Amino acid sequence: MKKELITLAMLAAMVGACRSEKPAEVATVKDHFKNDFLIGAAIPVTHVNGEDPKADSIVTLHFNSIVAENCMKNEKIQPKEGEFFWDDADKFVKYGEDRNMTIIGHALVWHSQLAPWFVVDKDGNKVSPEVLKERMKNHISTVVGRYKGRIKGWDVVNEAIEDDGSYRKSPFYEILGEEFIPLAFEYAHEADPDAELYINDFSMFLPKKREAYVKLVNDLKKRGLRVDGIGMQSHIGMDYPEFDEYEKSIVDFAGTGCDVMITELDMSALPTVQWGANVGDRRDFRKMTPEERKEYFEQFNPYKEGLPEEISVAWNNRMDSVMDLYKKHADKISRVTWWGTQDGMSWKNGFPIPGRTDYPLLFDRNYNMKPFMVKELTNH
Ligand code: 9MR
Repeated sequence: MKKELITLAMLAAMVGACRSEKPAEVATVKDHFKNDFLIGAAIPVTHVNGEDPKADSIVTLHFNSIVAENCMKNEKIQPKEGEFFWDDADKFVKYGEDRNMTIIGHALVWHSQLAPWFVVDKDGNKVSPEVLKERMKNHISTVVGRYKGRIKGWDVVNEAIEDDGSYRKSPFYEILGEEFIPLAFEYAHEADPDAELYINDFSMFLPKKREAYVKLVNDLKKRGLRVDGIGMQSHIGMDYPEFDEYEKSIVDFAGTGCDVMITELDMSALPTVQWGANVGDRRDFRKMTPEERKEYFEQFNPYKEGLPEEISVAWNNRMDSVMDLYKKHADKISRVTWWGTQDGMSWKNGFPIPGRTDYPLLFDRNYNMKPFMVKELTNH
C-alpha cells in the first residue's frame, strides 16, 4: 500500500511538473470532490505572471476555483483616491477564465491592507460618515462593476467581528458603526446583482464569534439583503480548533440558509503562538532582547531542516479528519479553498513570527501532494 501511495504521489508530481494533459489513471482533487464542493486556491501575483510554472500546473490540474490572495485588496487596487490599478486583478481574472474556474474576489471592505487615504481627509482626520459611505460605494461599484458577470462571488466584508463576538473597532466601525456592513452588501449587490456575496472571518469556531455571525447574517437577511455565504477562513493548527466546536459552526452557519465556505484553509505544523489571523497582531520583536529573540525562534521554529516523520504523520492524520468533517457536511459546504498551493509560498512562514519554516498546505515545497490527499484519492 505504501508503495502504491508513493507511486501515485510521484506520478501526480510529474504530471504537475510538466503541465501535460491529465493521464486517465491520475485522480485529481477537483474531480474527486466534484459532488461535494469546489476546490480552491489563493493565487499570488507571481503565479498569474507565470513566475511559478509548477504551481500553475498544480492549480490547473487539481483546482477548479481561485481567489486573489492580495491583488484585489483595497490598498492594491485603489492605492490613491480615484487611481485604480487593474493590471494584476485583470490578469488574475483572465487566468481563471482561461481555465474555466470559479473566480472569487477578495476583499471589498477590510480594515487590513486598507489604503491609508481611504478613511481620512487631507489633514489626516477621520472622514465623516457621508464621505466614507461615498468612498465605499465608489470603491465597491468600480471594482465589482469592472468584473461584473466574471467573478462568481465576493468577500464583501472581511474580519468584522472580534473573537469575543463584539464588533472590531475598525475605522469603518468607528465612523459608520454597525451600518457599514449592510451598506457594503447593498453597494455590492447594486454593482452586480448576479454576484454571490459573502462575509468572511478567521477563528469562526469560537462560540461567541459563531453566535455573533449567526445573528449578524440573520439580521442582514431580515433586512432583505443578499448574503450567499459565510466564509470560515480556517487558518488552523495542530491543537486548534476542537472538532466539535468547528462542526457546530458549520451547522449553525448553514442554519442561516447561507452556504458555508472554507475560504482560507491552511494548518500550521509548528508550535502554536496564537490562533487569530489578524496581521496587525504579529508579535513585536523590537521589544525583545537578542537573546530572547534567539530563544523564541528556537522554540517556535523547530523544523527548519524539514518536518520530522512523526510530525508529518500527525499533520496528515489531523488533516484527514478535517477532510472527513468537510465531507460529512458536504451538503452545507460549497467550497474548500486552500490559502496557497505549496508550503514554501504560504503566508504562515511569516506569521505570527517572521522567518519560520512551516508546512501548512496541500503540496510540499517540492510540489508533491501531501500523503493524506494521496490516500484520499487512492482509496476511493
Ligand atoms: O496571504 C496574504 C499575505 O500575502 C498578506 O501579506 C496578508 C496581509 O494582510 O494577507 C494575507 O491574506 C490574509 C487574507 O487576505 C485575509 N485573512 C487572513 C489572511 C492571512 O493573513
